[in-house]
Amino acid sequence: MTLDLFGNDDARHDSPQTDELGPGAFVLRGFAQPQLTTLQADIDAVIAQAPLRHWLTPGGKRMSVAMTNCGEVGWISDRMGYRYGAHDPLSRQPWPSMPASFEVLAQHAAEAAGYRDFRPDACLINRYALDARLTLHQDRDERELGAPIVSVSLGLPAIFLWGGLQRSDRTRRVRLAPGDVVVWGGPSRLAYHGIASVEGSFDAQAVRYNLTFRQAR
Ligand code: MD3
Ligand code: FE
Repeated sequence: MTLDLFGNDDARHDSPQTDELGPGAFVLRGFAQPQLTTLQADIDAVIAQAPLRHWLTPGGKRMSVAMTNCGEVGWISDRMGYRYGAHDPLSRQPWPSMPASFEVLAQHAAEAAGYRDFRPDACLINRYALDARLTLHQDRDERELGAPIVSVSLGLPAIFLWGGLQRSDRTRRVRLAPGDVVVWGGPSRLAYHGIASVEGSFDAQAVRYNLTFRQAR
């Protein structure tokens, strides 16, 4: 383990497993590898309580990515817009609580990237089938834009698009493999990003999952 869990800048920047995408934005390669089995079991338990669903965009289009949430608040989209809410609109129940495995991993990853005291109150769970895409967008529905976002990839690899602060900035393609963790904050917090494609495999049933941890309110 060459990742920096203790605030040593040199360890962070010198690690061959850490890829700096931009100022304040890092890919921690394989950071979540040892936890993948536990994380997947906890994802399955959340989904059993709050099923994955395809939200409608405010424009009325069905999103190709299936989503659900855990934590105090969850990300919701419908004809009325994007927002965070404390209840699952399907069940009218509070979102399932955030599993301890999620919270510990998100905090450790934020710290390894140099962000102390990350306390996520929302975890968005995204499931990508082979034909799912996430078009270039900014994450700006969160109240606390000073906090970073932490994302964890599981299942099939995907090609992540990393742009700049303007939609028209050129994008870089970054392959995200299972266990890779992306942490971005500071000057990169409002960078445009998306998922261009998911890589197929011999297993026709296989999917990609992504966990995104935010301090939403
Ligand atoms: C860099 N999810 O849920 S996570 C999203 O893989 C989302 O499911 C993607 O974008 C996914 O909003 C990408 C990695 C990521 C997310 C947000 C970023 C990287 C980011 C925001 C700014 C810069
Ligand atoms: Fe996003």
